[in-house]
Amino acid sequence: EIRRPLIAGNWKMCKTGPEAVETAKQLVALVRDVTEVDVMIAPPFTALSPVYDVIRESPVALGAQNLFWEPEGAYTGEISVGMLKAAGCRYVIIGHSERRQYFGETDETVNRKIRAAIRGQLMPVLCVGESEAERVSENTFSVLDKQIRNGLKNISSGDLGTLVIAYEPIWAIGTGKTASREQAQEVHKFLRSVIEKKYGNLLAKSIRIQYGGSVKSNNIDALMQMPDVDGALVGGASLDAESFGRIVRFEM
Ligand code: G2H
Repeated sequence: EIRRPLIAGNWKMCKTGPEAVETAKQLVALVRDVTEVDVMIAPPFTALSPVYDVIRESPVALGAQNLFWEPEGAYTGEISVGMLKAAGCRYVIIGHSERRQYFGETDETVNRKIRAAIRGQLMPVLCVGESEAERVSENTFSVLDKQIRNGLKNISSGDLGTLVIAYEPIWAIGTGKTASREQAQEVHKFLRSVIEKKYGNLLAKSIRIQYGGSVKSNNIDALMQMPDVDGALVGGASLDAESFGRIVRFEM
């Protein structure tokens, strides 16, 4: 298989600097010898630099949970790509449903952020997902198609080599309701076909599509068995090093 799995922890608005450092230290000890899987953690901004000091020589890479697309200037409260890179980030999560829901992010702002990440050579993790109402009304595919097409507008396939897509059905986030592995596979396959139509077979085959939404150590194995599931974006279960370490060591 050409796609290297990516298991990522999204710590959301959890952990102070010292708390994050403690968890990161424990995680490094647990995954020190992992070679077949890419591992990433995305702590809050205030913990990025101290966590980087702990993980820099380990298999764990650093990610941010958001960015602003301008390089610098009068944008109170925002963080640029350059700042993230200087703090040690290699990845950035963009367009998480919580940001769309609570902070007014749209496909247009997501697109600007994706382009800024690519310009600055940060690897973007583009989050997409349908709500419960959209799934019930059988609009899942059209919603996702639109999120992908608008999120990636005006970006050429040559610039998408490092893009990761995270499929996170909103109804499964933090609810304990995971999509079944068949539901995940069906959507991942569809997302890959959207990429294929727009950018061709080569990118479609190599792009990594993660599943997110109540991933735990007891459902990761089943999800990873599906052919189009290339990893996981883990929230709640990534806060504890032991449980996240077990997820990183999934068995297929
Ligand atoms: C989805 C996920 C991580 P959780 O938001 O991005 O969180 O695993 O807690 O559902």
